Amino acid sequence: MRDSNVNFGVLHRTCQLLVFFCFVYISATLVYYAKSVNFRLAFVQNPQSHSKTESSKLEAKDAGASELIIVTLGSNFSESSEPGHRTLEYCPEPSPLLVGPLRIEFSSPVSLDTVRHENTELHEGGRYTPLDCMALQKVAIIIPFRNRDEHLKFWLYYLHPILRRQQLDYGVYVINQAGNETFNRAKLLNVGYVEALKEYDYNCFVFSDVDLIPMDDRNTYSCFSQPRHLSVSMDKFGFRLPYNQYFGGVSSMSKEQFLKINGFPNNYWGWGGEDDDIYNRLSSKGMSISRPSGAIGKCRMIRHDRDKQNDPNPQRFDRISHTRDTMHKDGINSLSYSVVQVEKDLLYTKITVDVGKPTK
Ligand code: UDH
Ligand code: MN
Repeated sequence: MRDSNVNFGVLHRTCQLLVFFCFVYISATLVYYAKSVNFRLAFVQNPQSHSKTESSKLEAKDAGASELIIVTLGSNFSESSEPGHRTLEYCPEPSPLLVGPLRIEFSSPVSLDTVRHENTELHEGGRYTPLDCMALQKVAIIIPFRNRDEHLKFWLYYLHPILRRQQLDYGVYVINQAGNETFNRAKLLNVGYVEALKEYDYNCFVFSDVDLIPMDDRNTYSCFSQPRHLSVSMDKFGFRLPYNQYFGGVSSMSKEQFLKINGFPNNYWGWGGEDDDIYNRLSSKGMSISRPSGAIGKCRMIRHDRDKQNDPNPQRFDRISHTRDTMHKDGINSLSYSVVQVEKDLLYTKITVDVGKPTK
């Protein structure tokens, strides 16, 4: 009889302890949940709050090369003192949404409507901003363009989901050369820089050919402590760099880096040389090129013939040899063009521009 009393007492106390722990656990869970709901509501009520309070120093790791990047932004970051006015946390680096290697192929054409339906998170003009964290960089993606609609569809189809997974605050600008004069890739890129900045306070610029698609989403389309070359192993070059100084295809530069070299040359008409001129500008200003690894930097170019009005420029070798003398007067400070039309699609902003023609 005494034994069973003792056993009952122990059991009773154990049960009390168990009930107590359950209570503590449930209370803690409820408090945590209430906090997170409050936090989300605060952001929904102030969706632009993050643009008003930005970090003066934005640091993020270069996933490929483990270098530290610092991009200087506008005002100082501070936790807002207004009640109920919370700021979002920065997006983690690297983005947890990345999946790594991607299958990229161009055998069946895609329709723009399909691409629009698959990218309903976008805002008009090809704009996207992550909702549950504050993007580390504001990236304008500039595409030099004329008469490559089939390529643009593939680019939009593949790139939008990749860029969203990279958690960038970005906009896509297709700079379309009006008329039938000789093509001028670098001048169109300069125009893209100026026009994008008229719309938003971008601090990073990615310059991408319309026919190049990354094969790994860890190849982040953002800016680094040095100008970045992103298309480092292209299928058309046997997945390797054609030469060490190669800066063609896809590259990125912060606003500061771009302005340091006076932007890009305006007088390379026709195919070739402008990318080497840009390389010369960078190295003459003491900058070096940052790149992802060959594996992460793999990309495919959609096969195509040479375009009309984009024959190899015979002047390119002579011009490249004089970059250091000409770069201060030819660039963003001497850019002149006129906007013919601005078209806002869900997937992109297309700006048609008259960039003139070569002076004989
Ligand atoms: N681009 C256009 N339209 C043009 C010319 C160029 O949109 O008429 C743009 C486009 O973004 C393109 C970029 O400029 O991706 C670079 O031009 P490109 O793709 O013609 O350059 P690439 O280095 O060399 O690919 C072209 C040589 C083609 C030789 C084909 C031999 N099989
Ligand atoms: Mn090409």
